[in-house]
Amino acid sequence: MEALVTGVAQMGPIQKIDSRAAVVRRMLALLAEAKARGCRFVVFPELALTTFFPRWVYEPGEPALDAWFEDAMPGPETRPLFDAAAAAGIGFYLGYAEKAGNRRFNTAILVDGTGRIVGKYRKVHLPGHAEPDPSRLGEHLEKRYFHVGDLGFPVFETMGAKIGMCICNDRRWPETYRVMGLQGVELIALGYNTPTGLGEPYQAAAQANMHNELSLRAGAYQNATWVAAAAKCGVEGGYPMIGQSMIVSPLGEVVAMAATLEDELITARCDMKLAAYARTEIFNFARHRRPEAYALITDRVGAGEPVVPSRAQMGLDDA
Ligand code: CDT
Repeated sequence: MEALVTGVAQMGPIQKIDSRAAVVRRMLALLAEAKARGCRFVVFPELALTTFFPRWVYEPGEPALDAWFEDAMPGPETRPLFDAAAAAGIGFYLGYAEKAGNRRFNTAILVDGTGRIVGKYRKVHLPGHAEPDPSRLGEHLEKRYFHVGDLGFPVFETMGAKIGMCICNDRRWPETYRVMGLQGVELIALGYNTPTGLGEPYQAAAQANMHNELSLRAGAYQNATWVAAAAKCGVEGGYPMIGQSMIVSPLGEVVAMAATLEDELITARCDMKLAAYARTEIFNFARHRRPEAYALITDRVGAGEPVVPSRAQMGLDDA
């Protein structure tokens, strides 16, 4: 199967008081539309079942914090989503807060068209801070509430395609896409919550949509993969979050983009053959990549001193 009709189910805001059952009802409506529009795979946002709780300060282990995490997946509230998707033969990506024993992850799962969980990803690039700072206009405390993901960036063969996952901030890092690109990924699904107005420079807020599109298109193009990205957006808890959910082709073109900051389904027929030329020529990794020149990528975390070849190595006259 070379084409997977894919839906991106953008979701408008979820407020603190909204129950999981109410959120799942919204998801079921998006799923019904996806079925009517011929989708076989649907991407829901990051932490899709609740409001984006890392904007509030909790103490580790506090019951009010624990309440944002799922006890089971599927659990009683999410079971109807699994059942409806399986009845429709639709697979999906779902982001949620995962309890794994004593550890806590910002997680996404990949569910196939029979309702079976075939893959899991735990967010690697956790943005924000571990400690609150009242001088900021708003908090983003993912480093406080989540452990760093321990599953790498796996790619799963399911629904006739090689599908990988990442979550929100991961999309800004080229390593995310390349690690999946090196596994031959054909479609990367991701969800995001991208707030603005947390005290960042005005320019950063003004450019938030541009940076979203830039990251998604670059990742798709440079790895010859489809990218399907679903926002949770609109104003949550007084903070605006960007929308601009989109589906990007392996050639880097935006083929569908949300027009609202509300629940909205966008779709595209993701033909895996579209990347064939790119994979055999310009981004034929086996032919063109030079890992021996990339050692700093894994040797260093932060930027360090420049690594300068000797003048003799550079063949300069005075060596
Ligand atoms: N959810 C998430 O990862 N959001 C980040 C915003 C961080 S702002 C401190 C993002 O990269 O969109």
